Amino acid sequence: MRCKQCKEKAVLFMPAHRLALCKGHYPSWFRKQVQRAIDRFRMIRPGERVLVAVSGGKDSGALWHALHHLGYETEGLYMHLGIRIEGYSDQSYEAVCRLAEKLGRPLHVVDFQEELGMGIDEVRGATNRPPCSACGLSKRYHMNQAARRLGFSVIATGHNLDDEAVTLLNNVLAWNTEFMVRQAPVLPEDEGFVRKVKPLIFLEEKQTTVYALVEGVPFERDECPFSVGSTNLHLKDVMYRLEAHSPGTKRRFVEGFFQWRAQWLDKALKTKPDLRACAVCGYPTTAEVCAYCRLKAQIQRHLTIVS
Ligand code: Q46
Ligand code: ZN
Ligand code: ZN
Repeated sequence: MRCKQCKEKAVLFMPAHRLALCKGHYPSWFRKQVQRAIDRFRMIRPGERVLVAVSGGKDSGALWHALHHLGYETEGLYMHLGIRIEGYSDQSYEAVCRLAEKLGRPLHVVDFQEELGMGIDEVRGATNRPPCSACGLSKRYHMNQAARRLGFSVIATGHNLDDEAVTLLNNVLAWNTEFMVRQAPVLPEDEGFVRKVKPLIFLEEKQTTVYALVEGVPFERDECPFSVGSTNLHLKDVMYRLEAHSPGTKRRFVEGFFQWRAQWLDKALKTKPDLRACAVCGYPTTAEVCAYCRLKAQIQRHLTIVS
């Protein structure tokens, strides 16, 4: 396959776009898609500093690299989850440090071992809670709190089109409408919550991988050990087959949802629950004490019993 622009050997053919590009022309096309999503959904305001949540994986790495090269003033935020299985967290951290160095940008770190008193791989033993549920809750919490502490008004995450399509399919299969309301390219700022944006929303996983490889973005190739065998991986496979059969399916699915969602969002927002400040840490919550503080208290009780 040859590049559409210069006839050199293509690094990637994108059936949904009917487009093949070489390694010289691909990165600028990719960044243009990122910029397009930012403009279309008004994700970032002019001159706004952006905190990029980086996990050490290819998507968030590609995102930080692309935003930096698009001229945004970025800083990285890494959550050290303390997952020791196969040295996962340490290796991811190393990849993120190399990227921060390559870009010459500051990196902030939240250490779960320090914050929670244990790594995510120990949480089930202490609380009976599945690791991904404790992990997701704690990541959302610390992402918001770190952004506020560091004076950022926007956080960018590396969710790509595949993630979005799989999450949507999962939510549709369970008719989880509450989660669907919160699934959007932009989650606007709200009492105590910083705006969250997904500039890779219309880029496929394959496209972010090729970008990371072509641009020499350091990333950890191994997935989190807890993602193995998850429902999401099965759904990813289903999506992959649908896409192979009919290119553009993922995009139509997600794009159509966003359009539909925009129509009934007003209604959904009217029934928004009343938020108040957590009695322990001040985080916005519907209960007296937020879910993160309850998780932390459970871990503390466990640690007191075993010590
Ligand atoms: S939630 Fe679960 Fe991920 Fe946390 S424990 Fe790993 S797989 S990292 S997105
Ligand atoms: Zn070319
Ligand atoms: Zn709290």
